[in-house]
Amino acid sequence: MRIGRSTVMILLISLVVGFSIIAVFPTFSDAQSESKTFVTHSGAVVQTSGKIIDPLYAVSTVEFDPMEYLRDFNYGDVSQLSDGTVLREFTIIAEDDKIMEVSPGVFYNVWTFNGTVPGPTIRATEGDLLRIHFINNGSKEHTMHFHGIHPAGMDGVFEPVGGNGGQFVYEFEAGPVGVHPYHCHVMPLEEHIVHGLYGVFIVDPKEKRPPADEMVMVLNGLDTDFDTENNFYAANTIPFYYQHHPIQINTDELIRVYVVNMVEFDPINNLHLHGNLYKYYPTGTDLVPSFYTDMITLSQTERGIMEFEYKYPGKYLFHAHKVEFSEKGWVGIFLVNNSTEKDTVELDYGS
Ligand SMILES: [Cu+2]
Repeated sequence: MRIGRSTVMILLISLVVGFSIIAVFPTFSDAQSESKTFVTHSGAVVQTSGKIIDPLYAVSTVEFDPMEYLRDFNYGDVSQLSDGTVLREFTIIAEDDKIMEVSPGVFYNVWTFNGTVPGPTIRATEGDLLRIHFINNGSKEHTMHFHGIHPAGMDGVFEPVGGNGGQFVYEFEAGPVGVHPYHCHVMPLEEHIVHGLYGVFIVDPKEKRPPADEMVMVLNGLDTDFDTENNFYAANTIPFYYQHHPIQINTDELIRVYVVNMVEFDPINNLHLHGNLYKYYPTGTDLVPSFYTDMITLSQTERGIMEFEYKYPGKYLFHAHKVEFSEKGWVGIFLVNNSTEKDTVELDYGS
C-alpha cells in the first residue's frame, strides 16, 4: 500500500503536536506543584507560591516610611492629674486586613497597631500614668500586652478584646525605666506576633538621659509563605531599607539606639556595628552600661539601649552577624557626616 502525501503530513503534524505537549506539560505541572492554596484571615482562598501573593493582593494598603519611624516618638496627649501626676493618653487601633508591600513585588498581610508594623513607639517618663484606649477593628480577638510592671488585669493576656470594634482601656504607671516591647498576646501567639502586632515602649528616667540623636530599631522577620520560617529579616520591617537609604548621623555626636528583637521562629538574633563599639544597657533599666562591645545577641523580645559616637566620617555597616539574616535583608548603613559644628539635639518629651 502506498502512503499518500496527505497521510505523511498528518503524521508529521501529529508528531510535532505530541512533542509540543510533552515539552510544555512538565513546565505547566511544575508550576502547578509550586502553587499552594491558602485561606486568608478574611476567608478568601488564594492560589499562590506564597512569595508573591497575587493577583488578589496587588495593592499595598500600608504607608510606612522606615526613616520616619526611626526617630518618631509618641508621647501621647498630655495632661496633669490633681496630685501632679502626668497623664499620657494614647489611642491604639488594631487591624488585621492590611496588605503591605514589604519588598518590591512581595505583598504580605500585616496585622497592625495604628496602621503600621511596628506600631507607634509609646514613650513616657517613669511614674507617669498611661491610659491607652485600645480599639480592636480587626476580625480576630487582639490585646496589648506590655512588658514592664503593672496590675494583672492590665496584662493583656486574660482579657481578649473582641474584633469589629471591641474596646479596652489599659491604665498603669510607666515603669521600670528602660525599653520594652508591647505586643498582642492572643493565641496562637506566634501568628499574632509574626503578622506584626508589636511595638516599642520607652520609659525615660525622671532625671533624663543626656541629649542624643535617638532612634528605634525593631529587629523583625517576615514569614511570607506561612511555613513558620522567615523569608526576610529587617531592622524596621523593610529588608535592606537602611542599606539603600543610609541613616545620616554626625561625627562626635552621641547616638542612642533603642533596639528590640521581635524575630519569631529563629531563637536568636544579633547586631554588629562596624568601625566602632557601643556602650550597651540591657533592657535599659540601669543608667550604667553593662558592656562596651560591637556585638550583642538577643533572643525573642530581648532588648536594650546602645550608645556610641563616631570619630571618623564615612559609611559604616550595621547588621546581623548571623549572615543568613543579613543576606535576607537585616543590614543597614550609618552615613557619618563630618560635623564642624556640634549641634545640640533638643529632645521633646511632650510635656
Ligand atoms: Cu492579636
